[in-house]
Amino acid sequence: MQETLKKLQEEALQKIEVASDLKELNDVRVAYLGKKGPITEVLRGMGKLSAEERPKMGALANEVRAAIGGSIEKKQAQLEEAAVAAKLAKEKIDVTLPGYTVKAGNPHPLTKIIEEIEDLFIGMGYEVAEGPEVEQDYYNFEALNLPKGHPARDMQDSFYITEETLMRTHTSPVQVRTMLNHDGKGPVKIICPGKVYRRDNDDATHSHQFMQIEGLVVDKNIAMSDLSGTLEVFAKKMFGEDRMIRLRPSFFPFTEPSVEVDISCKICAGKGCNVCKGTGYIEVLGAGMVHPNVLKMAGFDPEVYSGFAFGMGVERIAMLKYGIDDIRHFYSNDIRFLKQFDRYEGQ
Ligand code: 2NM
Repeated sequence: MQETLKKLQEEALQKIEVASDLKELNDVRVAYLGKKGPITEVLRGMGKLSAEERPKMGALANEVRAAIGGSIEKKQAQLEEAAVAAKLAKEKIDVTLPGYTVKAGNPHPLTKIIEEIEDLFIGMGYEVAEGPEVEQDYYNFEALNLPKGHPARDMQDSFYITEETLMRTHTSPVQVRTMLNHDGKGPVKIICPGKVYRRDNDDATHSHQFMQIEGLVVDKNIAMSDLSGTLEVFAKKMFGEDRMIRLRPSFFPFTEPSVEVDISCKICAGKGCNVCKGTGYIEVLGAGMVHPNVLKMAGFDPEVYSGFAFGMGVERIAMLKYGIDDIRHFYSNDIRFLKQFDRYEGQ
């Protein structure tokens, strides 16, 4: 019996030694120390032993049990440690590897132009003013010296919602609202960027919805020279220090006198080419001295106050600055177009 026990111990220790994972080790435990295992079997046979031998065998059986148990525990700790080490090695992260680039979007070219123009005028002391896109007929037309029946406010040209409300056709109503908030006192010095709407058929140069920026200065002693000086600074900062401007007489109901403002052509430097159609100049905006009727309706005394105003289409500015040939590019959301304005991928 003694020998059987010793043999069992040897056998078990060897199996423990070669066990390569926790499952195999557990199989050895069940096989040798379990209720149906050989040691239990041996102990069951102790009844046949003499009273003298029984305690000795009992002690030996317990020793063998303890030896196997102890060895299993030791091996289990080893295997667990090895398993953790293997998992760590497998899941090792190289923190020095470069990360994945998360592609962020970039500002729309029109947003870039608007912000550039805003910064330029803020630098000259202007504030940015905004207002509703759904506007009352009064602010959009009436208060701008365009009474009902005026040929320039043809119903066919605007998106009317009711008789008295429409999608604004320019950002001038924002300027009217701002002037009214000044209680007849200057100075007013604002630019108004935003979406405007006109009932047009879309083509390369027309869009039924586009962006406008208008400027307005109202104070005592504002003269035409203030307007031309301001627009000259604008032209040079926006298109290059060597640009010149040219004013041509024009007509707008809300200004008197009114002018069209041209900027000397960058391509031919005023000599004449096909971009400027041989004239040396490109038309970029409209402007003028605010009409006395407009000042009066906005609460200013035209005998005391005067002002200048100007308006431009942002798409046109962007098309000239970046050499874009079709206004629809701004609204088609073609990623190949938009990417060219990414500060990381394009200009
Ligand atoms: C233009 C051209 C000329 C203009 C006038 C006003 C206001 F509200 F002060 F009367 N805002 N904008 C104006 C003048 C706009 O756009 C081509």
